[in-house]
Amino acid sequence: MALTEINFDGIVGPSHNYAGLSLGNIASASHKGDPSYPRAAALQGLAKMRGNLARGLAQGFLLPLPRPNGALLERLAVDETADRALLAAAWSASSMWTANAATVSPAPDTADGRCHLTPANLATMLHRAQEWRDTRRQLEIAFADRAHFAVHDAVPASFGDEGAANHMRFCEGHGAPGVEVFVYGRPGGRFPARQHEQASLAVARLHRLDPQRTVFIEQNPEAIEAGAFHNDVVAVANERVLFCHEKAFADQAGACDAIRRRFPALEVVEVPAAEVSLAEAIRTYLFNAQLVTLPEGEMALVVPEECRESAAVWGWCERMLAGNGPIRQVIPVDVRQSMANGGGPACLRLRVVADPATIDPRFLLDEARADLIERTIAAAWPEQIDPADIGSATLAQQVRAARAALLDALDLAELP
Ligand code: SUG
Repeated sequence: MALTEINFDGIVGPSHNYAGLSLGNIASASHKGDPSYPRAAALQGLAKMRGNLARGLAQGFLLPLPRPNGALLERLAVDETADRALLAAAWSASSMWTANAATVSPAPDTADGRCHLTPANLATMLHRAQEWRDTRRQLEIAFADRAHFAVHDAVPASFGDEGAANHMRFCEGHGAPGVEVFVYGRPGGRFPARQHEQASLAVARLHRLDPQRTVFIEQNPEAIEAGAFHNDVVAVANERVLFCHEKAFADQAGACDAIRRRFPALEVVEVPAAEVSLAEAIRTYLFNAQLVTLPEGEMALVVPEECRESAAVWGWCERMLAGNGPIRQVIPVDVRQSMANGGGPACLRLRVVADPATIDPRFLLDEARADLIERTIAAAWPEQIDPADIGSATLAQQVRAARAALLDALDLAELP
């Protein structure tokens, strides 16, 4: 069986908009009320997927969830007197950030030799807490083969769980047994700590991970305070490499030691605050990158375009490439529409290590499906959404029809 890393990107939904819903997410707050461009956003995401496909990487996708969510509007009795943020929550296209869809433990790490997936409850934010049941249903279809996959319920909402964005895996190669690292935050700061330690512990138990190959570390409160609302805003891992900011973890040296005790081959590529401040790292999303192993064997870092525009960040990247480190390429991509809501290249993808032959092929990207998706987006996604449009019956109809057209085109009309 050929275990491969497959990145499942979230297709940006037709209701993509900037409602400023995520406290502690600086991009979301600062773009609140801007017009959004759902068609351009979805095409940017698709171009990123095509780029990775062209590099020889396996690529999958997840479909946007149904919006506006009528059931949520009803449960909150949203009418014209209600806070517009409640209305906007039911319209959010936030399921595009599939790094928050679930936590995934590949088969070589689990006691029953199956790949386990737990949808994240995303309990901290109303607009995200509505995602997990529909996400679970989608995962159950994509990963329906029970001999190879186990899809769980989310952990109870008392313990916020934000999924793979707070999870890293170290291994000699994706198909080899890994050491899984869970990063949680402690509450009490200015911004919410969205990943609860108890949620991380529960996911590790649900996935039947070996405690000898599992590590729990605390995120640096200073990083959360600076806008790193998920660990993947300040750190990313691939195989034996941890690429992180100097201020990613509460006890940076202790965290690296703890990982190294379980995984002695660990190589840490750490960016000093003196070279790239926490604020600049968060503004450019240098760490919200896809750190991938190319078919030729070398590692590449797929970063947002914003990194190239920052003298400090790009200077650091150039010095890093000139050295002899494990990351041999830095590839900027334009995902600006998603970035303006705090979602970089890494937020847009969920990594699954599995044999592609065991996955429902309707969720796997090839050139033909990419063309089909592109044509549907170009024809059906709204070009622009202004904040005042949220709530409009005409737009609701257009958004629903656009999603239905995509589901139809991909033969996935059975999705909720
Ligand atoms: O949950 N933004 C998302 C961004 C998620 C990024 N994911 C990772 N770092 N893995 C969030 O904060 C903004 C929506 C708005 O304001 O309209 C939003 O939900």
